[in-house]
Amino acid sequence: MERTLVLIKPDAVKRQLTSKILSRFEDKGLKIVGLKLMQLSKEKAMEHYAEHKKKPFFDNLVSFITSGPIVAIVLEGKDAVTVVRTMMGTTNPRDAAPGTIRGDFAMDLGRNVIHGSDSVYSAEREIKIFFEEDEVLDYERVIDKDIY
Ligand code: RTP
Ligand code: MG
Repeated sequence: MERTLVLIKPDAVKRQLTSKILSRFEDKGLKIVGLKLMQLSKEKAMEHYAEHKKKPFFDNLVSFITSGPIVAIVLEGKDAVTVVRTMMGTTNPRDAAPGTIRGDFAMDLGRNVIHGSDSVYSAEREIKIFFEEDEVLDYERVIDKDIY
């Protein structure tokens, strides 16, 4: 099974969208194997977004993602990385299709409510930034047989 890292960003936590966003993933059939509310340090934010270090929006991105609590989630399922990216919608929420999380809940590129790993490689790297090994739990859902 594939795993991916999702962050519910500070804008969405403050707007009390956490349960709505989590519900979408649970309803889809993805399994929550890691979950926590946390305040990200500047250092961890810079590590998480290292690929954007040289971009002009990097400083704003780091200050936004550290501006309040986030919810970090590890989701597990077949093709979890791609499934989550599809459910999130495009980076600019004004272009994002209705029915996607960004399409339904956001209007601004810098306040696009959610992060999802963009590859299996990124997911493995990012999960380690946010979760200790013993914070990602393996368990069996009652409904597994009804999904796959
Ligand atoms: P994320 O990493 O947050 O899941 O978003 P993403 O993959 O869809 O987009 P990415 O290219 O990784 O960009 C990371 C975040 O930076 C902000 N951004 N600002 N031109 C700009 O001002 C600009 N481009 C990107 C967005 O908030 C994006 O989520
Ligand atoms: Mg990205």
